[in-house]
Amino acid sequence: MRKTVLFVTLLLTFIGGTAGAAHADPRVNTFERPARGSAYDLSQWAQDGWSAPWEQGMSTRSWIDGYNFHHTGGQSLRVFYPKGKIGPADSGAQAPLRLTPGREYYLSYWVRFSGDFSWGTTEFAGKVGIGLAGGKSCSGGQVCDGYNGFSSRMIWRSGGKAAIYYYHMGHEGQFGDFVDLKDASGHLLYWPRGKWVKVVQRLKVNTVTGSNANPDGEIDIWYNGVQAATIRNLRFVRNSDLVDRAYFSSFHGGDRPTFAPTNDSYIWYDDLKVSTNRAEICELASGGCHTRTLQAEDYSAVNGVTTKPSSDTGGSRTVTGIDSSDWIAFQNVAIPKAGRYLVEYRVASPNGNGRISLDINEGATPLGNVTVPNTGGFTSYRTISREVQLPAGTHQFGLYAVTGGFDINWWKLTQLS
Ligand SMILES: [Ca+2]
Ligand SMILES: [Ca+2]
Repeated sequence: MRKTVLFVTLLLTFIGGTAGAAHADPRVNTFERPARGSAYDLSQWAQDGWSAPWEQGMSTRSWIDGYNFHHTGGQSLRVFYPKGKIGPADSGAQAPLRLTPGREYYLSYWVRFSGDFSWGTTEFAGKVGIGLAGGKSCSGGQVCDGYNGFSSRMIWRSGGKAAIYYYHMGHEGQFGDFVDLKDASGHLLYWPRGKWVKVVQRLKVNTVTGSNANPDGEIDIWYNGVQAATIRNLRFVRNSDLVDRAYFSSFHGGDRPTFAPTNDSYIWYDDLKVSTNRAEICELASGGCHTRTLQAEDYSAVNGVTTKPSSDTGGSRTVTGIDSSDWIAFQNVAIPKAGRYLVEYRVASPNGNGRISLDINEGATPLGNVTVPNTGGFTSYRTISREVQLPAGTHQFGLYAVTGGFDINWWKLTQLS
């Protein structure tokens, strides 16, 4: 099952630095907070609780997309892979995002390749999204001796073939080993163009006895919730290094221009999550992450509003005539598991100062406010969102207009952890 990378000398950057002060895990990034249309540089990452000692391409080739594609909410992170360019200095983006060191980590994200994404010119390989690494993050053609860390990242190969590419002690050739992803029937898996796919990686660092690396390190990959690679008996370290970074590392190449894309290409990322606890990665739960869309006009109780045909896509009617202090309520909304949720509101407004307050059980549990921006008018809809902590149970939700002057087509709850 294990193969050596012979077909390509993947261009890698040494991941130096030490793991500094880290934030508590689990952590989620929905890319909903930053202003849309802006670069997502390290100061923006830090505002969302993710820190890194350096980056490549984040300040120049990343963009908060609030216009085209998103998995949740109204925004995602778009990374640019320019035509004719290879390597992380000129293609894609990199940043080693610090984690609280842990022996075992789960990392999850959603990824969407552009509809005409180019896999390369005459040679085809590149890195996708976020991996896991630790210590000095052995990579870039290094020998991993047990004292210089390890790394494990996703790649694409010819035709968009999906694989996991990893550096451990005793990798077979000069470069890391890779394993192609396969579905339950043993068929090769390919990164799709123009479609969201969810990826989860689990990495467990081997135990160490004295300075002997016991062969009990493990990597697992799930593709759209189905196990797609199982790698066992790995030795990563002889020292006390643990998983200490979520390594954002994505670019074309390969060390030759033949790996460059033949047209400008993009990858969108959304709902990045890390946890040491599998139960907090709802992407791996049976049925995935709980989500429910509620049409605003399907309220169970109401004060002061009316409805009209919707000019938006999705949802035949919209709630309108919302003045300050008006509200709509929804009975019997089941939340199967306590946790962090994203609440989305599909709104239209010619005013910039609308304000929606969400609560459970007639205000017994307030869930905070969100501002409704000027979306360009009552026929121009936009999704706004807020993260909330919800208790399990069947609740009555209330949407209260602290300040009115907007229409709402639907609202939605999506489990994040
Ligand atoms: Ca999002
Ligand atoms: Ca509706």
